[in-house]
Amino acid sequence: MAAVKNHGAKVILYWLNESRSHRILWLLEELKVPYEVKVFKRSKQALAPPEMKEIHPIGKAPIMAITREGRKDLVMVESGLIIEYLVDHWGPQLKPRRYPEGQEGQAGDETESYMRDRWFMHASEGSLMPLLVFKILTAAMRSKNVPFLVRPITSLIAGKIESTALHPRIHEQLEYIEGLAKTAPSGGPYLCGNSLTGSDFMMSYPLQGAQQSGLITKERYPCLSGWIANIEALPSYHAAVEKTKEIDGKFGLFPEM
Ligand SMILES: N[C@@H](CCC(=O)N[C@@H](CS)C(=O)NCC(=O)O)C(=O)O
Repeated sequence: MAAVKNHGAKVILYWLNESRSHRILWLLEELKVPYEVKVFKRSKQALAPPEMKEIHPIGKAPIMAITREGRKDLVMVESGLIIEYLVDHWGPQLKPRRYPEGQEGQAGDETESYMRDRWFMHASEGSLMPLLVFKILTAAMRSKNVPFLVRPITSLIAGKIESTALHPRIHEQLEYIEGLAKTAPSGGPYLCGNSLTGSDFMMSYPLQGAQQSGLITKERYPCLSGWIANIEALPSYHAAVEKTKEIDGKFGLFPEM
């Protein structure tokens, strides 16, 4: 494998308040990678401003760029890609070992930590977040922004969608993830074992969101609640919270609807 080189490379994080940008900021703090933040603000409807599309056509946060003198910026979107890129270049210690010694390259011999990390890295945005975005929409159907007279009806519909379709599907996922947290290799305390991996960063946003919306409680999900408390106690997490307050004037992961 070619040696990783970071000479002269600078990281720019294009930041949107109360967004998935936070998990990238936390990772940058954990890896102690110097970075610059360029700040964008959500609109009243909580959307990303159109100027973000000038950075990348997708125009959603997070966006990260790698700049080097004399080179065209390398601009990327998707939290999973950004986390993998940062881990590849600056955080090899966050990659679980792929094979047990002597079994390198053999299909089926991958370590449990490695396979869990791969799953979490995909499931965060692929399975859990789509359901939680739906949950944001049902919450919005109850919000003060809905005209007073129709709110009882939209609230009733939201409640029905949640109880019959949405919450059972979310809990199906959370129960599986609780089981994984309970049986983490080497007894945890992180999702893939006794040290942090990209998965902890990737899963922080949906799991903290599920906790904030009352879906994760200590009683129902003791291991996930414990994991959230553990990551929130890390010095790098504290540093990211302080940095967020500096950028946004307050700390928040999710916009109010
Ligand atoms: N799967 C993408 C999701 C990106 C995304 O939807 N970001 C939200 C912020 S958390 C956003 O930019 N929302 C504003 C909008 O949709 O206009 C990722 O993980 O990066």
